Amino acid sequence: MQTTPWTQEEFEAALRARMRRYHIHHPYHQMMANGELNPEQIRGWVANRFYYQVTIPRKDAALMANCPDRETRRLWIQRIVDHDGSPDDEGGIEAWVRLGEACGLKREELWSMEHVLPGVRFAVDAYYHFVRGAEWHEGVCSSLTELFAPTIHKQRLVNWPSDYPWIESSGLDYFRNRVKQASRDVEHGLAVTLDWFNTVERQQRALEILQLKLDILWTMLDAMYMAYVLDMPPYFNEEEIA
Ligand code: AHQ
Repeated sequence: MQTTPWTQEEFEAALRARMRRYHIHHPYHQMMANGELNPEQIRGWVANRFYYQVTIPRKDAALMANCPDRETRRLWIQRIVDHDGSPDDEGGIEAWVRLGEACGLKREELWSMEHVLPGVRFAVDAYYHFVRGAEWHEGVCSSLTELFAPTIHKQRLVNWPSDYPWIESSGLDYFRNRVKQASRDVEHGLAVTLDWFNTVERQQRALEILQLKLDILWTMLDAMYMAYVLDMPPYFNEEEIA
């Protein structure tokens, strides 16, 4: 039981210890990393994660709206540009559409959100609404699962070309770009978090917030596992019900 505030090093170590619960360890990602997903399971993941990707800049804009600190906004706005793009950069959302096309999904199919599972939608919406209603430091803290994100993007860049040779290499541009963007983002997010969460109550709250986001990421994959691995999407047994 924590009785005195952790030093910044101790606090960072406590945050990083949550790596054990990161969704890289979810069975869906373990199957992905072992090359065990079939094309339909890859397409399901790409189409469902698209809803997360298009929600991220809205989440970041909601955080900006809650943040009176100009210095923070000057840095945070880059996250929106990274996803929405700019006149000379297509942005991450467009790169994700190209990932989808490389996996055999149509652009319109992704944007229709027709494949988004209820569980994925609820988890992603929970993230957006949490940040929209949170004090901005708490919103910043919720992005810190990206402490662990470079590892998972690098894992895909290493494994997919040999495990999923049917996916055109240019489709992996999103992961290539995200490795450096995530590292840059998390450096800022961590500095803000280590600085602000400096009492026992705040540090415990930070771990609670990180756990919420870990739950969000894990739950998205639970919904995909039911639907695409166990072949039990919502209402799969509807016909048998009298
Ligand atoms: O592609 C991802 C991304 O743009 C973001 C933004 C960030 C946030 O603000 O919460 N988190 C995040 C993540 C992305 N990719 C996930 C993945 O597994 O590909 C990891 C995820 C994260 O760790 O939060």
